[in-house]
Amino acid sequence: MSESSGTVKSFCRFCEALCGIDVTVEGETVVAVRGDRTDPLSRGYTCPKGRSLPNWHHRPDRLDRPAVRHHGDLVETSWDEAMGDLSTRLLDIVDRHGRDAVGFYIATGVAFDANGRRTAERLQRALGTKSKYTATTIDTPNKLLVSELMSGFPGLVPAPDRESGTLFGFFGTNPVVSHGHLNAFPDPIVTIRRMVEDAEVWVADPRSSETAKLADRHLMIKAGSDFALLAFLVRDLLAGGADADYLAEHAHGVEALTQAVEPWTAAAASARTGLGEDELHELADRIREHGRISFQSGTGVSMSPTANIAEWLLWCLHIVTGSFDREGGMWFHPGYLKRFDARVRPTDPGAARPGPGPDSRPDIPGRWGEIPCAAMADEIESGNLRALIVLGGNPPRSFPEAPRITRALENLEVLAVADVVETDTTRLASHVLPVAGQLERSDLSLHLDQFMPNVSTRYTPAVVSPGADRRPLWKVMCDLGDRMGVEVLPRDVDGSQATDDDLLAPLADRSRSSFATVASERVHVDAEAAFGWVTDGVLPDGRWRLAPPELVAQLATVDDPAAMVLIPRRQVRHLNSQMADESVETDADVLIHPDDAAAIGLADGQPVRISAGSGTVVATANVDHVIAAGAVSLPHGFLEPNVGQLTDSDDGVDSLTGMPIQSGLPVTLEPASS
Ligand SMILES: Nc1nc2c(c(=O)[nH]1)N[C@H]1C(S)=C(S)[C@@H](COP(=O)(O)OP(=O)(O)OC[C@H]3O[C@@H](n4cnc5c(=O)[nH]c(N)nc54)[C@H](O)[C@@H]3O)O[C@H]1N2
Ligand SMILES: Nc1nc2c(c(=O)[nH]1)N[C@H]1C(S)=C(S)[C@@H](COP(=O)(O)OP(=O)(O)OC[C@H]3O[C@@H](n4cnc5c(=O)[nH]c(N)nc54)[C@H](O)[C@@H]3O)O[C@H]1N2
Ligand code: SF4
Ligand SMILES: [Mo]
Repeated sequence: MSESSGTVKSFCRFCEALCGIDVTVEGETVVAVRGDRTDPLSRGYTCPKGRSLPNWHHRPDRLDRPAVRHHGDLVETSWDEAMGDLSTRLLDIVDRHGRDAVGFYIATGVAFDANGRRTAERLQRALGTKSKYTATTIDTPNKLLVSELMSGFPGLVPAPDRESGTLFGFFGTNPVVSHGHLNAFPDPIVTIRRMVEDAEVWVADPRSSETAKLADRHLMIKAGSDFALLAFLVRDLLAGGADADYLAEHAHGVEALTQAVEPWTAAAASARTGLGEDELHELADRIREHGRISFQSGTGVSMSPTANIAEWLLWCLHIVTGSFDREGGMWFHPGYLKRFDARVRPTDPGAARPGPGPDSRPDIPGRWGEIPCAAMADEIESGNLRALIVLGGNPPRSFPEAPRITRALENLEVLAVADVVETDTTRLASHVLPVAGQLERSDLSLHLDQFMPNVSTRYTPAVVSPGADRRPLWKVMCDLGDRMGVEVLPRDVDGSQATDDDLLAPLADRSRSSFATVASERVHVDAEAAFGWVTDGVLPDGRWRLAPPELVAQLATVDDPAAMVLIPRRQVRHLNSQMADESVETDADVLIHPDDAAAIGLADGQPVRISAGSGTVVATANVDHVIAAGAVSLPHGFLEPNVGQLTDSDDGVDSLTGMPIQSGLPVTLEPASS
């Protein structure tokens, strides 16, 4: 921690890229942030969000003091009073309605707070409530599902072999702007240019995205149809060019998979994807020539109604070409601190079953110890959920059916919100808990290591002390646990005396090196990739399950495409709901193909009304050929227009994961003036 002026090496914790930064401070004032040129991963790169950290840190709407709602108004108070009141009310709710009536939403903001997230999960488990929600179920549950059904372990994260891969593919991900979806891309433009120079890069996207513009080839695919392209590729490779030796040794279910993809001829895939049969055959030929592939997917796919089958067929394509867990293809990230390679044991994928789900929504399963976010409004409305602790999340701008979830949150007996700034959610809270922001705590990249481009971890000291009356989240979680009579910290740690580092050190000491090494080096790289541990140590009898019946059934019954759908996109200067209101991109315009605009008599720059089952929004039309006909693209995270007014938590929620449709959502358009 710095007492005077100087520069502190840290890492940015806004997004998964975790860029290394040099932070200039004068006393407790954060003056400037620059990319750290000595950083082995980000090499001096930062984006505008990272460089805005000084302003962000000193924002006028930072939360400074705890507050409790009295007679309708939030009133600032002491920590002791706020925590006393909160714990008394939570204990009373548990008494009257049972443990599950108290829920947690452990969201994106705390994924970047190692101690905060860890203690929150320990508190949730210690309280014994099943009402745990995380942002995973509005982001990527398809990836966990496919991993579990095909390998037995839900946590496999395939990572492209950037060293020796020769054919890279991006399906529904735009790392140039997002910096990656579960595969971090610090310095994305340089990284992708290098891939294009040394190898070959294909992008499938219904929009000519910033990544597509850099790629060798762009497939302007119809939204929600990636599964059809992939089914064709799997079918074509199985017919000739598959790695037969690999399949014989490492796969179950080749025959069932062959049958499942049988209908997806070039003609059928072409009709569904809008791509030419020549384009489909060309990609299949390129795959045969390269032999192995490194293809990854993102939210364009994972939020779509065909998310599960697209991800499954993407995995099948890697397995059919012998590309998984082998050089030149994809490796699986073993995690630096979590060490999946040392901990995970083979489990029969056939035994993968949903866990306890939401009582109010028997149609939505619980999995991996959590309840899908899409069920939260029902759980509150039915009285099952009466208190909610929100940690680093903003449901009114991130959940489906924004107006309904907002009303539901208002009706809770207790809504305790730990955040760093005022948000739509803190404004509804009964208890506001101002916690230390990213520059005010020391940290390890505990929950993010497995998304890094190599096997590495990062440590940062606190750059400045927690300002005003803010506390690290972990202290708040421990205090709440103490007051509710449950242990949050391991027995040998004294929470009243411990520092951030005291909690972090054992995590690093149990990992691939030691806390001393990680803390002194700041970025510790253990290896560039890790091959073989999944085949040898995770897959039961060393074999993938190629044809999980649940997924085969979803492919066989896939719905016809809608005429017009809404798709998401990320923008450079804001991050989900963060920095949205003050972003220069508050334009949040809607991209529409000229033919679609002409069909409804809409001109560029005019307001357009977008309607879906659950509501409407009005946005400004940006009529442009960058988007394929049949889709409109609108970013989320804004108050106006809030895409959450269109998404639905009842209809169209995936029956296997509870994921609401946020990409490929059927909509209708009309000029707003009409
Ligand atoms: N600047 C910035 N960075 C962010 C975020 C942010 O809000 N702003 N959010 C962070 C978070 S939480 C996440 S999860 C990641 C997400 O990271 P990504 O998944 O990379 O998200 P996007 O950048 O929106 O890229 C999705 C792409 O999919 C395309 N697409 C839409 N529908 C389809 C489809 O059906 N098929 C195909 N093939 N493509 C489709 C869209 O046009 C878009 O180009 O980004 C993270 N990084
Ligand atoms: N329609 C539609 N909906 C979507 C998406 C979409 O593309 N379209 N994207 C989905 C995706 S991928 C995601 S990940 C979710 C995101 O959903 P959420 O996680 O609910 O929303 P965020 O806007 O990321 O909220 C992050 C919060 O964390 C706070 N925060 C920042 N730093 C800290 C910190 O150090 N500690 C604490 N305690 N809080 C902090 C921020 O101020 C902010 O309020 O939204 C999903 N919803
Ligand atoms: S890409 Fe931007 S927001 Fe993400 S870690 Fe780097 S500087 Fe931070
Ligand atoms: Mo996300």
